[in-house]
Amino acid sequence: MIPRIDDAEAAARALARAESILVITGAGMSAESGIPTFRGPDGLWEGRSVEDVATPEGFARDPAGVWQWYSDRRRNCLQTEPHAGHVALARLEHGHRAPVTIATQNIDGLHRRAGSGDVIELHGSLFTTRCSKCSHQVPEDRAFYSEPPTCEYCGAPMRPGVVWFGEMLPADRLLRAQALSQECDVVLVVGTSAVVQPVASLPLYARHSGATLVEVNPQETPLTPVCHFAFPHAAGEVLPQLVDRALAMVE
Ligand code: BJW
Ligand code: ZN
Repeated sequence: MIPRIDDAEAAARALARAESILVITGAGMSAESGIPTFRGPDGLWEGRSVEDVATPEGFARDPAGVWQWYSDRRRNCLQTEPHAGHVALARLEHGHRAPVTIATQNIDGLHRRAGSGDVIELHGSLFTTRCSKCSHQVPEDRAFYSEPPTCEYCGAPMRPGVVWFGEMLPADRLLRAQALSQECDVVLVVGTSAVVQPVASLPLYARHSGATLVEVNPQETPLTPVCHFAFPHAAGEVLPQLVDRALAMVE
């Protein structure tokens, strides 16, 4: 299938008519807020081994180094603001009669800061901290430490509350996103390279269940050929216009 490129009128009509909308976002969603993506030139992983920082083994080898990397990203995130694309998605949720849920791979908290209420953080959050050994968790932690703090219950190093490679996604959140992908009418996929599982499969489940897929990404991804609509531009450029058009058609 060849997606219809830049057909904002038809994509907006699909959004306006939908009874349920799922938005799936990745690092590109936050790029215009100044948060680097992972893959590609200038990405966070350029010249850095993923295994060193984004696996439980990497943390076990060098807890202080990995902690410092996340601490720097947490500081950087708190200095950024949501952009017009994040705000547009919040407007879609609050202005549409249908439920709009964001299933995000991002750990930066920008969707909630932009006003979105129904956000599923599939890869965790930079602002939660949990024990690397027991189940102790500190919610909404905005402090900075140069070394990982130790767990007050078991003394093990605390770690960022994010999902690393080889780890399961939080089951309740993944199950909800999977169910929504099979029930929704439209999936809007924004700013993800669509290579990391299991999130990369969610749009495919939706497609299989008859949903319309709309992709917003300046680069082609493995998902592009199965999308109905593709907007090969930046999220902050496309989403405000698409949402304005869709909300103007909502009855
Ligand atoms: C713009 C833009 C603009 C730029 N506007 N767009 C073999 C086959 C299949 C699966 C596996 C396999 N071997 C292992 C696996 C499983 C593995 C996996 O998928 N690996 C693949 C890479 C092969 N997955 C896992 O391990 C997951 N767990 C799991 O599956 O458990 C069961 C299991 C375990 C073990 C074996 C098998 C099963 C867990 C995945 C956790 C991912 N964690 C990370 C780090 C989180 C913490 C942190 O932030 O540090 O999550 S990895 C990293 O990638 C991060 C992201 O959320 C994730 C996805 O990246 P994303 O968001 O797509 O970003 P980019 O940079 O890739 O793309 C950005 C896009 O934006 C680009 O397309 C740009 O063009 C675009 N863009 N500017 C719009 N302005
Ligand atoms: Zn503990």
